[in-house]
Amino acid sequence: MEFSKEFIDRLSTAKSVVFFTGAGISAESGISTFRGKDGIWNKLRPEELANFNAFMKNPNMVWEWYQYRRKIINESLPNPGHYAIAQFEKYVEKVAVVTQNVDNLHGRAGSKTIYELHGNIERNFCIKCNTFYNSADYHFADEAPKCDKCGGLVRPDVVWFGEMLPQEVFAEAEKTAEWSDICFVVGTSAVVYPAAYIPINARKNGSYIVEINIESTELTSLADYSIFGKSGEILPLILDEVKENYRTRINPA
Ligand code: BV8
Ligand code: ZN
Repeated sequence: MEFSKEFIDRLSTAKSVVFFTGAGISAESGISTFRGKDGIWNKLRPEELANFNAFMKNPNMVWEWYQYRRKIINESLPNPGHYAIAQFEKYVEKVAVVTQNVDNLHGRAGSKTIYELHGNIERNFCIKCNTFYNSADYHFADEAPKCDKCGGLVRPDVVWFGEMLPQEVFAEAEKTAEWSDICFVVGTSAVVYPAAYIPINARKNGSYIVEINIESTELTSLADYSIFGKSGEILPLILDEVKENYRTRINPA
């Protein structure tokens, strides 16, 4: 694959790179996306299950959906896209991942600086006393569990529609993206806010926006450069460019 000269030039001088990721980066790990042409939740809108009212109305149904997703995530492995991002840290001064995903695959691939905007499916907490529970503790729970301490309902530690994002995490992520030289937008439909403000504000602040997606999105018209293809195939090729540049810098002869 041939990348544009402008992109390669930007890549060779970038000191700070941010990866803003969505469900598409985990698609090649076997985890379904929410939207887009292959999204299996096209019939079941995530907005209808991922919200507090749905949980209060039918905790077992929402819990069952999360247990189903956890099972798939537990059986999945990071793919070459996650690993390529983690490898960037060896060659670029400052690298951060800002993810909307709750699947922890960036962490499992070895990325160190990760801002999880929408929480992490591996954790739960009690809606009454806020006690945290590890999802592994509820491996076999078919129904929404009750808190050991107070009997309150235990829910996944993810951000549902209508809920605030973790404010400190969001602020740090926004700042990092705004100061980045390149902001890669990978595998996201970029329709969920306030997360989608991250690349928008990064661009306003002068970051070079590179989108990687199998199809065009809400963000395509704003991106400086769009690469259409699977992230698990494109990201390793970009990493190769970075490695090559690093090698010639260290050893110019
Ligand atoms: C809030 C966690 C306020 C749980 C999720 C402004 C304008 C309009 C609406 C709003 C607005 N501000 C707020 C809203 C409302 C709402 C919102 O954005 N609604 C949208 C849908 C209209 N936002 C909220 O409610 C947020 N909270 O605003 O709070 C507030 C203020 C004060 C006080 C109290 C409250 C909270 C939103 C959080 C929702 N949580 N998930 C869980 O996972 O169960 S959302 C869900 O969508 C996902 O989990 C994910 O995190 C998020 C984004 O989806 P994507 O990751 O982009 O995935 P998607 O499937 O859409 O796209 C996949 C892409 O990958 C596609 O483009 C596809 O082409 C591509 N792809 C596929 N395969 C590949 C690929 N690309 C590359 N390679 C491949 N192989
Ligand atoms: Zn409790």
